[in-house]
Amino acid sequence: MPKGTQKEPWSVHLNPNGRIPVLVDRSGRAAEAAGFAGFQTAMILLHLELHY
Ligand SMILES: N[C@@H](CCC(=O)N[C@@H](CS)C(=O)NCC(=O)O)C(=O)O
Repeated sequence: MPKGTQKEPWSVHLNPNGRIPVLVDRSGRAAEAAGFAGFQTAMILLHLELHY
């Protein structure tokens, strides 16, 4: 975080807020065929609860 990695384009692509945390789930458990990416702590916790 001190290096600003969360502001790099690849990271902002995953989370437009440019913050952490961000979750990428390529397990296939989520409905999205290509995988699931999401941000906001509450959303990540909900995703983990629903799929794991
Ligand atoms: N509402 C967001 C808050 C995310 C947040 O504030 N992340 C902080 C670290 S705890 C962060 O990325 N700070 C660095 C920055 O803003 O560049 C969530 O629930 O995930």
